Amino acid sequence: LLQSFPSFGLNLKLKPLLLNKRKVSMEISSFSYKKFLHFALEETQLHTHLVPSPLQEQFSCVKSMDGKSELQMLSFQAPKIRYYRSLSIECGDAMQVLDFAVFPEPEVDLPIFCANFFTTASMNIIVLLHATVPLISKWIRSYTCFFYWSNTCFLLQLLHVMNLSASLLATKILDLNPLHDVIIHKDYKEKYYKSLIPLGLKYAELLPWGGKLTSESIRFFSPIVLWTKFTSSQDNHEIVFSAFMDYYKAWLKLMDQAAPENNASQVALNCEAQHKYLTWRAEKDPGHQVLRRLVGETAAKDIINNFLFNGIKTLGSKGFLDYFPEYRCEDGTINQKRSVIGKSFQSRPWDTGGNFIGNDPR
Ligand code: BLA
Repeated sequence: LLQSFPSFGLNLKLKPLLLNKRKVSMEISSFSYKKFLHFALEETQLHTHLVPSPLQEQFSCVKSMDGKSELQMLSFQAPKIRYYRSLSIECGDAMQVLDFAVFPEPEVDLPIFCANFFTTASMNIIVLLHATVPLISKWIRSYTCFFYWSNTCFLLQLLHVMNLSASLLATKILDLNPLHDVIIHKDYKEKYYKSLIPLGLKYAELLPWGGKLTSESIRFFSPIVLWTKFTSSQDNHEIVFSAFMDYYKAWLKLMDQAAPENNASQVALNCEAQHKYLTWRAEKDPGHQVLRRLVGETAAKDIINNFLFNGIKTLGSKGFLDYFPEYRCEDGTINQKRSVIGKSFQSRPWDTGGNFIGNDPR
């Protein structure tokens, strides 16, 4: 668009726009989740000895069907860590995704470390820009009078302002997902979360609750879960990074302290709990639609079942409907809705003491 401007001596008006544009694109391009993954790898290596998982060769890098995005996958294992894996997706300025999880060995009942970050350019704005820019450039080519010129500048500024305020929508989940339900198993809550409540409170204030979510998801979250949804900025990106570092350090500390279990029935319970979690996410994770769009149905299924939620075929044999019978349709198939109850929890359902104060969705 800017190249199509002849020199009208109006550079003064354009300059701030250009400078601001550059600032915007710098802000956007710095929204990379790579530093999160570097931090996690380096920090883990201070605590344990990671070795590449056997899946690393099969799942490493995939290009999206349109060639615009790259999906990077990393996977490791270590003592006490059954499976450490990350999926990051970079699609230029349009979308950034990080799905990072660390699953413990079933011999330890450690929580599952979970960071799911999704940042995207708002569709509305993309549509608006695509529709408006050709129109504006046509005006500029056809009319050189000042009236249209200032109108154009006004429109560009307007778009620019809208772009700044609405272009990056981010949803973030950061948690030490409990292996066992903390609403029922108070002892499990005490064991892992009591000492972490101040950490949770600190970041819950900085990253306000993101509003209603799939009601069924709440049982997989802990009292220190961070669920936030915002128009991204450099500032809150830094807060999320700081929360990520603190939460991951806290998880590693718990891992250091965890003693492997000898009791076979407790190990079996841990195994089933992890399998239930994997089964839930492999069926209902909100990212699946995006993955299907990027790499197609078959490749998405492969990534979900064999990479992201690896263990679903080995840790147990129950199916989704065995764990979540409320999703059964009359014809015996799984209800495709993410939630059968609907969304709820407009505000944070834990009080400052870490007590659950929402309606129990069961
Ligand atoms: C949104 N992701 C969400 C939401 C949650 C989660 C709770 C809010 C929407 C909702 O469910 O109500 C994440 N849900 C979880 C997690 C658990 C759970 C971690 O139950 C664990 C038990 N997210 C990804 C990846 C992509 C992604 C890889 O991890 C994309 C490739 C996208 N997450 C994504 C999108 C949304 C989202 C697009 C918003 C979509 C929506 O609200 O429907």
